[in-house]
Amino acid sequence: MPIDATLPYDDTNIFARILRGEIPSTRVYEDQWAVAFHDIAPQAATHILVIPRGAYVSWDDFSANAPAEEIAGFVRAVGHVAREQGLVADGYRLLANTGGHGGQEVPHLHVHLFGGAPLGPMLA
Ligand code: IU
Repeated sequence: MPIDATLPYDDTNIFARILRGEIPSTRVYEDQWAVAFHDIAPQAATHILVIPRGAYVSWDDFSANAPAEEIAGFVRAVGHVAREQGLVADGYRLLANTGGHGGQEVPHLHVHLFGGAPLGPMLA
C-alpha cells in the first residue's frame, strides 16, 4: 500500500531499521549524510536505493525541512554512488516516489538509482 506522505515520521519503518543496522542490507556506500544499498527486488541491472541518515518521510518532507547542508550532502552522496557504480558513461535514472499517487511504499525518503542497461522511456 502506498503511504500517506503527510504523516509524521515513524521510526519503526524498514529503512529506519536498516539505518540502525537492525535489519541487514547490502550496503554499497555510506557517509555522514546518506546510506546506499541494493534494492531487494531490483527492477534494473543496477538498482540501488540511497537514503538520508536523517528522519524524513519523503522527498516533500526533505526538500521542505532539511537544512541546506544536509540536502547538499545527500545530493552529493547520490551523485557519488552513481559515479562509483560506473553508471555515468552510459547514463542512469533517479526516481523518488512520493506519497500515494507516486506509489511510495516505505515512509523514509529513498532515491532509486537505476542503470547498467538501457532503461526505456520510463519505469512503472
Ligand atoms: P517505493 O519507492 O517506496 O515504492 O520503493 C520501495 C523500494 O524498497 C522497492 O523497490 C522495494 O523493492 C525496496 N525494498 C527493499 O529494498 N528492502 C526492503 O526490505 C523493502 C523494500 I520492505
